[in-house]
This record gives sequence, structure tokens and C-alpha cells, in this order.
Amino acid sequence: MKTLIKTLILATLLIPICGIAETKKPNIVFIISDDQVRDTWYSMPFTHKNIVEAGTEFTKTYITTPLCCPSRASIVTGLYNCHNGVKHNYNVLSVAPVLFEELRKDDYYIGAVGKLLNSYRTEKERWYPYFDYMKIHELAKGFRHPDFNGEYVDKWNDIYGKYKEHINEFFDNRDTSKPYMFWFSPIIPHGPAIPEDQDLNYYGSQEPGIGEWEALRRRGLETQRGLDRIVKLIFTKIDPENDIIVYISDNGYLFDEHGLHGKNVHWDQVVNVPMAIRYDKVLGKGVSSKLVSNIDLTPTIFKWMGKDINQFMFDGIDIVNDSRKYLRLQGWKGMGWRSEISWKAVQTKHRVLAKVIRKRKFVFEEYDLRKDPKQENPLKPSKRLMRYFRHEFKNNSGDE
Ligand SMILES: [Ca+2]
Repeated sequence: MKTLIKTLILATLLIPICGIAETKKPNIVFIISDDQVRDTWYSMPFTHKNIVEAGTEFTKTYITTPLCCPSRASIVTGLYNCHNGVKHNYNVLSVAPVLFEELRKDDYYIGAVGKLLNSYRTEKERWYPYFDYMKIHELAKGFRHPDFNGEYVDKWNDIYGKYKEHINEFFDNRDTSKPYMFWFSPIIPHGPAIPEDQDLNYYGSQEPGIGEWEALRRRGLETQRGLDRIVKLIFTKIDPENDIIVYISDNGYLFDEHGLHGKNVHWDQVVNVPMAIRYDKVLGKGVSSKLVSNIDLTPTIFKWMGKDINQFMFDGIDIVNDSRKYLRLQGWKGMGWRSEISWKAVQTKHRVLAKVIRKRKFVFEEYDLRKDPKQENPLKPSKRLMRYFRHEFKNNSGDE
């Protein structure tokens, strides 16, 4: 009897201890905007207050290949695109999307709404095992007529309501006994950038004489107001004080700066994107100017989940405990859209050295972003960045 009582007391004592020892897996929410340029939080007051100010903003976040699909491929693999096979928008991943694969192994309930990889349309079966809920843009008819799983949206600006409907559906039907991951990747503010009716002309988008690209920039800002209200809806579903919330843009955009429009170039407005992470347990409120990247998100989250990140061979780092001197940035000439030129660059916190083609010749351009944020005055390449450049591109064979 004495032994039984002793055992019962011990068992009673152990219950709370075991409860503490067993770490609860965090829910994870990704919000990935599309072609959003930095310094535009002012169009998203809710997001700014509840993710950017309540979490940590990473002002030096660089996208290693600044194009929609390569950027997402790097997020889900933690790899440079020379290592995951997605150099253009329609390439397929040559490796597993380790983010989803590992969360699956950990019995997460996983949902995705919006863009995934463009190759989804041609290899859907590959993706099904990773998700419990999918409403993916297949984009067979392009961006002027978006869809969810091939079901077309009648009017472009109905998409805001559809996003809300699918967000409700995911959260209302999820298996609450499991941790979840929710991947929300809307076509916002990506062109054609059609705002919700209530936001039309909020930034004067239709003023005459402003030009096509300025009009697109303003309409994009107006669409971000609609995205902000969707983020507000997501916050009614989640537990912001305990969940990991990542907000990042897949790439920036040029609205005629440097005489260019679009992406997949080394200019800072394209590669340096808005990013903030809220995870109250680990990150304080603040601003970090550490040099970080889309390739760092999966390694960082895995680290927070207690995984040994060395076993994964990531190119990315754990952004809390590790740091780097420079990042490799690259765009490939070749098949498909937005691949007219090849370029390579090394990016430090304050400088970039790029090898680009000008008038059919390769030239090196270096810029000091502190003295010349608009990148109007190319400098003679410095020895330090040339050393990084040679080291990086010499040591990665087969990447041309
Ligand atoms: Ca994009």
C-alpha cells in the first residue's frame, strides 16, 4: 500500500513536469505579398501595428533571385536557386520543399491559399501529399483572370472576398488537435493591381498625366489596403502572442526607375523587400538591420522548432544566432519571361557589386547604398567585394 501511495504521489508530481517538458509545436503563418516594394507599410496600418511594430522588422532582407517563383522556391527549400532548380518562373523544384515535408512529418495541419509555385499546374500530384487544404492559383489564363484550383474568379476584385472565404474555410475546418501551418500568398499588389472599390483612387491612381508606371504603383498601394484588411481577418483566427507570423514580399519592383519596369534585376528596389516576423517567445519588438534573406526563413523556423538545422545542408542561416558577410544574388538569362539578361551580384549590408551586361559587354558596378541609395553613381569595384564575388561564383560550378 505504501509503495502504491508513493507511486501515486510521484505520478501526480510528474504530470505537470511532463507537461512543461513537452514543448508545444508553434503554429506558423506565412503571408507572402507579391511584388510589394519596401517602405510601403503606410498603406497597411493593421499589418504595421500588429506584425511590424509588434514583432521585428528586418530592413535588410534580400531576395536572392527576385522573381515570383524562384523566390518562393527559395523560401520552401532554404536554398539558392542554383541549388533548387527554379531559376525561372516555370521550372520545377529539383529537391523536396523541405519546409512542407518536415512539417508534414511533424503532423502539422497544412493549408495554402494563393500562389505556390507556377509548376503546380503541371505537377499537382507532387504537391497533394503536403497539404490538407489547397486553394491554389493555377493562372492558366494569366493574372487578368485569376483562379483557385482552376475555378475562375468573375471579376478581378472579387478576389479579396474569395481570399477571405478560403481563409475562413481553412481555419473553421482545420483539425484543432494538430498544430497548423497556413501559407497565404495572394496576388497583391501584383499587376493588374485592381483595388477593392472602397480603395479606388485612395492614392490618386487615376490622375491624368501621371504615366502608366506611376499609375500601377499607386493602384498597387491601394490593393495593399485590401490586403491589410485580409491580414486583420487572419488575426481573428490565430494566436498572435504564441504563433510564428512571417510577412515577406517575394520580390520588389521597378516603376521606371533606372529606365526599367519589373523585376529580376539587381537594383536595390527589386532585391531588398519588406519583411517582418512576429514570434513573441523569441523575437522582441524592434528593427534589425542584419543582412538576411528569403533563404533564411525555413532554417530559422526549423531552429525555433528545435531541429538540428545542420542536417539539412541549407544555404540559409538561422537569423537569430548566425550572420553572414554577404549574399549571392543572381538572375538567369534563358527560357521564359523576364530573362532577357543574366546578372550576378554579391550583396553586403551596405554595398552591392553586380556583374551585368551593358551594350553587349559584361561590366562590374558597385554601389554604396548609404551614400547613394538611389544607385545613381557606380563606383570602381572594391577589392573586398571582388574577393567575395570571385569566391562565390568560382566555388559554385554549373551555375551559369
Ligand atoms: Ca512577385
